[in-house]
Parts: sequence; structure tokens; C-alpha cells
Amino acid sequence: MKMNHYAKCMAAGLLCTFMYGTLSAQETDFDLSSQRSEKQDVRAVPGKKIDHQGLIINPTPHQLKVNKENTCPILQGINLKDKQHKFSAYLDFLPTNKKGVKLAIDFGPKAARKAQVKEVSGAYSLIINPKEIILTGYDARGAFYGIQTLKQLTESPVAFQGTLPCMEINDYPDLPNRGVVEGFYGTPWSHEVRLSLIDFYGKFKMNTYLYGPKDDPYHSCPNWRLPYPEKEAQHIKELVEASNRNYVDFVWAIHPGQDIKWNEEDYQNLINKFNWMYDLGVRHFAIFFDDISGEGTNPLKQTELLNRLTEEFVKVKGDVSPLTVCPTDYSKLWANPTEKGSLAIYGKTLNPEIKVFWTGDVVCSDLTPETLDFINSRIKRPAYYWWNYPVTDYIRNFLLQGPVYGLDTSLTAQETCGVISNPMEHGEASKLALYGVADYAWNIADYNAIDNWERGLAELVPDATDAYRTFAIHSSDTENGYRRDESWETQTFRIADWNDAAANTLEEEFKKVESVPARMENGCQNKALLNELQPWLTEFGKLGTRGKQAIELARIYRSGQDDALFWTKYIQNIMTPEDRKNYEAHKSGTLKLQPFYEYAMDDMAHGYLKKLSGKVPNDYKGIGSFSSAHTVQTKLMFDNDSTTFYTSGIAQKPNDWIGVDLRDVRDVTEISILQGRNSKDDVDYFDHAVVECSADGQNWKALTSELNQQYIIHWQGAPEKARYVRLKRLDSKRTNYASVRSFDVNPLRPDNLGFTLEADTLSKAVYAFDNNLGTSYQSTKAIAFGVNKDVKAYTLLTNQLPAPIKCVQLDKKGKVLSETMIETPYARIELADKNVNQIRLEGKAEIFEIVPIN
Ligand code: LOG
Repeated sequence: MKMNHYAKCMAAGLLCTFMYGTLSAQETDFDLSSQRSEKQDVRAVPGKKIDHQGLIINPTPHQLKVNKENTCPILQGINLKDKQHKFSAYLDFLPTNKKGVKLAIDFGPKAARKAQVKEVSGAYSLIINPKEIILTGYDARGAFYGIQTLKQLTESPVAFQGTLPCMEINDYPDLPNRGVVEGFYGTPWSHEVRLSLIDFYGKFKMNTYLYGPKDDPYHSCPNWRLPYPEKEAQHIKELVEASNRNYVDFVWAIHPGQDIKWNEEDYQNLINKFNWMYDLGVRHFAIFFDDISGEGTNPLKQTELLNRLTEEFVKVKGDVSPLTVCPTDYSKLWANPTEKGSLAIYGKTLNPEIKVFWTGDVVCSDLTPETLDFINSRIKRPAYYWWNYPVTDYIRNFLLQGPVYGLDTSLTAQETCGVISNPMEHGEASKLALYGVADYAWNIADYNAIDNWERGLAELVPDATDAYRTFAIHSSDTENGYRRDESWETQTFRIADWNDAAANTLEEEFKKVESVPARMENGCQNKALLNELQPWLTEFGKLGTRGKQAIELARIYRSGQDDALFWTKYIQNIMTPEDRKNYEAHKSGTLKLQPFYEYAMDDMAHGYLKKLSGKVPNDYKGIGSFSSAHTVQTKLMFDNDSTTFYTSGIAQKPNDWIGVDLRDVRDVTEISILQGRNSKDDVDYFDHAVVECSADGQNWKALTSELNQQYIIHWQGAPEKARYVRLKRLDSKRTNYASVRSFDVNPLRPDNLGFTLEADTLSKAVYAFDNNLGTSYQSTKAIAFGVNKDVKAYTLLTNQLPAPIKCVQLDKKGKVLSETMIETPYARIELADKNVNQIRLEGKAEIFEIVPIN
């Protein structure tokens, strides 16, 4: 049932936050969103760019000796001596020519021993002499990999003259299992994308493709018991064939746990399904017990099933490889660590040949020796690492294009039997990350994250690498969840810390960002990739424009010369609700670029209004104990929209709090808070809390009694002098995120405004007088307001006017004293005389503020 909530969230592209924290899947109804309790700190990307002198091979070979003095001519073609007649079809990148350079290919333990090739599947040696090329594989896969290396060499800049430098390569994979699991929620990859990816795996020496898309009903519930319909079956067959061609093990996974019955009937159902898949050519199988609840989670039954299948299916077939399993406790976050826990049960009972997945300390997390220690000591074998990167099914509005890092470079096959990546539903856009995973899993110690990423960009978009790079460097962060470094070459600043040089540099970067969509459109030959990126590129370009314009605006702002010009340019550069919606759906630049824009615009609005009104504006800021409390995400508490919310993004703990900085010490008389993502059944809230206020941020005074399980909080009382107000968590067992939809302090209402107000929507019309440029009022027909005694004039700040509006000044009796037309978004209303009692603005206008001048 809870899964439905998650699935719905996913389908809607909403951000799902975790619930339940550390409870194990067995102890509670399963909820996927309970499991992400990643920290928000962002580590820098390790490594640096290397000059490869035109010789690029991915994954990085273990041993490579180049002798530049001599070259081998390949332009005239090769004279192939394919000893076992297996590879001619793979050599279409070189013309054949009896008089050309000899290319000798052989493989097998004997040949390998002679050539000193390591005795592991996939190992090879490639010797390039002036007159011949000798390729020896440990096995056929090794020979195939040698050909991939040769192909990359011929496509590298070193070969542009038609010759290759002489060299000796001795190469082998560090890990026996390297590849990809199509294991995400959301739209499964298309057949074309899958085929293109399988070629990609082969090219970069990945040997495993686990097929397990959560939303394939024949992989999971409800149809796992049924055979694939004809068309899908045909596709699977083709995938197996494409995998075989690429020396990739196509592993078909089944996900039966949500409704499996531990009885003979369902065992037979499984065997039948496996047999159908076998008939389609599948020779590698996996069973996933992730993200399930109920009796399917029973580890004793799980291991019993796997062991029985090993005896009665794998061994009986003879040509099926050992099984792979994803346990229900696949992450330390909720795995029961004790001897009685399911992992220890796996360790004691599961056939030692069966590989066991592990995602690390949390669902999306780094691969570390510590996490492998934890799991390996329990399952009694080197775990199979399932890396939940670059998967975005929990943040479907993001694309992850950053470097592959967070994988420890001291590990060996003793600690992990393999690394597979769970990518995005965007298969083409996932290739950049897979280029890195392939490199890491092949040659761990030499893995250089930045260099790999630079090479990957050039590999994938050779004709617009710089544009793709600009997009990628600013499209790496997750904002919530498994945070990644982003924009690491860009320095942003607050307007108060302005300096010309930094501003100019940043302006150049924004101009580059702005130009990316067109440059990608022209230069990216991979149209499937371009299609996937398109909606993000569009939003990215707009981010470039508004960032650039924010800097231009800041120059006007800083000159302080022209209030009207500033306002005109300011309103041109704010995001409309439509802009926000579009950006929200396809985000990028969340670590630095968009925050720069937000802060710059808000800081300028604050300073500008302060100058006009002579008072500290009421543009309150979110504060709190969570690291995300210092980000623009807190603005969602003040947007007068109770459907959006600020979320901690990490589990709540003792002494956490979420609050408001009123920007000045004020008389606080009323506070309204909406906790949680809704007020009915949400788990993301403080279920035991108190409202406090403080003038200095040090000494806090409780305003309410202890609040239990209260989503809607309201306090009203005698004025308290305070600059800070907060909701503080008290003792609780809860470890969910904490979310707040709105945090209102001294809410303005027509009855506490201090003068009369007439408008279509009174509750919203107050935003025209709230001394806050972050809010506005859409006046459709007219708004009329009382003029207080001491007021001499008003500054009217509106959005671009569709048509001039009429400003009517009236006396106490309603007699018209003056009528003028307002045509500009910045206007000054001078009072006609001292009898003006009311002003009426007639016409359509979005009013940001009507600022009284005393
Ligand atoms: C799922 C996976 C999903 C991923 C990221 C595993 C073993 N299972 O929390 O299908 O793509 O998280 O959201 C998962 O990771 N469970």
C-alpha cells in the first residue's frame, strides 16, 4: 500500500522524502521513501585532467608502454590472422588487405600463458609493432576487449596520420562483474536505447547487463508468473543476441517478492518463467527482493528458494551461471546487523556461489571499505555493489551529468565481486556516468574521476564538447538526496560582497550557459541524447539569461542612480510562476547558479525596498538546524502556497528546529505554522515540538506549551520583541524528514492593516502593502485603499502594465480630487491635496508594493 504512495510520487515527478528512518523492512510496512537519509554535505570531485597526447583508451589499461619512435601503418589495412575464426566481423573499422600489416588474434589459456596475459576472463595483451599487431586474449572476451582497445586507438587523435605508435598493452579487469542494472522506477528504456547501451557496454569492457526495470510488469508484480507477450519476448531475444555479440552477460532478473507465496505452486511458477526466459536465450538469472513487504521478505525462505533453484535449475541446465540476489536488507540503513538478521542468515545458508547485492550505508551512497566490511562479514563473501548512481527515480526533475566519484580506489575483488550502476531512465544521458563506472570497475587504483569525466564528454559529444561540458558541470547536484559537487569552477557571491572581476567572470559563465542550447543543437550528432537533454537544455539556457541579467541589474542597483530603471529591469528578470514551474520540472544549477540568481534578486529587492520605504522589509528568511536551512529551498515556507514545502532533506534528530529570521527585531503577536507535507497523515513533521522566539538568536523564550502531533500551529499573544521565531523539536522517536509548508509571522490581514482596503480578493490584496517585494497582488479590476494622515505620496511598483491604469484620488465624501493615468511599472503618486482620503487604482495590474512616503 505504501508502495503506491511512492509510485504515485514518482509518477508525478515529485520529490519523495524518506519515512521511518532506521526501522527494518520487516518491522514496518515497507516504504521506499523511508530509506534515503543521506547527508547533505558535498565532497569535492577528486582527480585532475591529464594530457593524454592524443592517445585515449577507456577503461584505462593497467599496463601501457608506448614506443613513439616507431609507428605501425594501418591506413592500407590489415592482413587478418584470426586463428579461431571468430572476430572478422568485429574488425570493420579497419580495411582488410593482404599486403597490409598483419593482425594476429588468438585466445585461450595456452596462448595467454605464452603472452603473459593474466588468467582472468577479459584479460588480453596487445602488441603493436611496425609490421604486425599481436592480440592475445585469456578468453574470447579478452580478445574482444583487445579489439575494442585497438578500435579506440584507431579513433584516437594519434591515428590521424594513418599510423599507430608502437606499444605494448597488458590489460585485465580488476573486478569480474562490471556493468549496469536497469533497476530504476519509471519508464523502462526503449528497445533502441537498450541496444545502443549494450554496444556501449561492450565498447568500454563492461560485461554485465542486469535487466530489472521496476515498471516492467513481467519482471515484477503482478505478471512475473506469466510469459512475456510475443513482441516483448522477441525484444528480449534480440537483447540477448546483442549482449552475446558484445560479450555482455544478459542477466534477466525477476522481482516476485511482493506477492510470492512460499509454496510449491509459486516455485513452479518461477521455474516456468525461468524456462521461458531460457528458451529466449537467457543464461544468467537474478532474483530481486528489494522494496517489498510481507512474507516475501523472509530471509530463510529466500535462501531456501535460491539454493533449490541452484540445484534444480542452474545445475540441471548446465550452461546457466550462478544466480545473483538482491536481499531485502540491501542497505545498512535498515539491515538488521545481528546474528539473527537476514544478512547473517544469508551468510550461513546461501550457496556460496550466489552473488549478493549491497547498496552501501544508505540507498544512494558511496562505495567504501567500511560498508563492505559490514556486509561481507555477514554474508561471508565479497558483496556485489549496486551503485544507485546516476539513477534519478527519486528526483525525476534532475539529470545527473557530473563525474563518477565516491567509489573507493583502494578496493579489490577480495572486497567486492563487482560494481554495477543503476542509471537514469534517460539511457543516452546515462552514458557519461557509465563511461566512468566502466573505467573504475576495470582499473580501480588508476581511476581519476575528473579526467574520466573530461574524456567522457569528448567521447559522447565530440563536436560540441565544450557546450556539453558547460551543461554537465552545472547539472551534477541532486539538491536533495545523494548530493554531488557541481559548478566547482564557478565562484558565486552575494551582492554585498560584489567585486567587479568576480562579477565579470560570472557574467561570462552565464553567457556561456545561455548559449548552450543552440550549441548543443548544432553540434550534438547523437539526436537521441539531444532529445533526452532537450527540456533540461531549454531551462538551462533560461537560467543563463536570468543569471546574466541579474549581474547587469546589479550594476544599476549598485549605482543607486535610477530607481525607475532598476525596477523596470528587475521585473523583467523575475521568474513568473510559469517560469518556476518549468524550471522545477527540469532543474539544473541547483548548487550555485540558481542560488546566485535567487540571492541576488532577493538581496537587491530587499535593499531597494528598504531605500524606498525607509523600513526593513518583511522578506523573512528561513533558518534552522538542517544544512538545507541555509538554502533557497526555505523560500517555499513563505511563498503563500500551502502546496509547496521546505523539507529538511535529512532525518530529524534531537534539538532540530526550523525557523524564521524576521530581519529585524519586531513585535511578534501572531504565528501560524503548517507542518508536514499535508495535515492529515504525513510523517515528515515534528510530532513533539514547541514554538519559541528570540531577539538575539541566543536566548529563546517558549511561546506555546508542548505541542503533540500538531500539523497546524497557531499562536497569538501580547507583543514579544523578537527577530527570530522557531519551531523546535522536543523528545521523539521520529527519524523522518521534517517539512514545513508555511511559516507565517504577524500575518497581514485587512483587519490589521491600519487603513481601509477594497479589492476583489481582500486576503491577497494585502500583499500590496506587506513591505515585501517577494509577494504581489493581481488586481483585475480595481483596488482602493485609505490614505493615512501622515502620508505625502506613494511609490507604486507594478509588473509590466498591459494597459495604462487610472489613479483616482477621492476625499472623505467620495468626491474625485484628481484623475491621472499611470503607464509605467514604477510610478510616484503625489497626493492632490491634504483632503485625499482614498486612492483607487482602476485597471489590470500585478502590484508588488504600494509604498507610502511620509
Ligand atoms: C531500488 C531501486 C531504485 C533505487 C533508487 C535498490 C536495490 N532498489 O530504495 O529500484 O532505483 O532505490 O531510488 C531502490 O536500490 N530502493
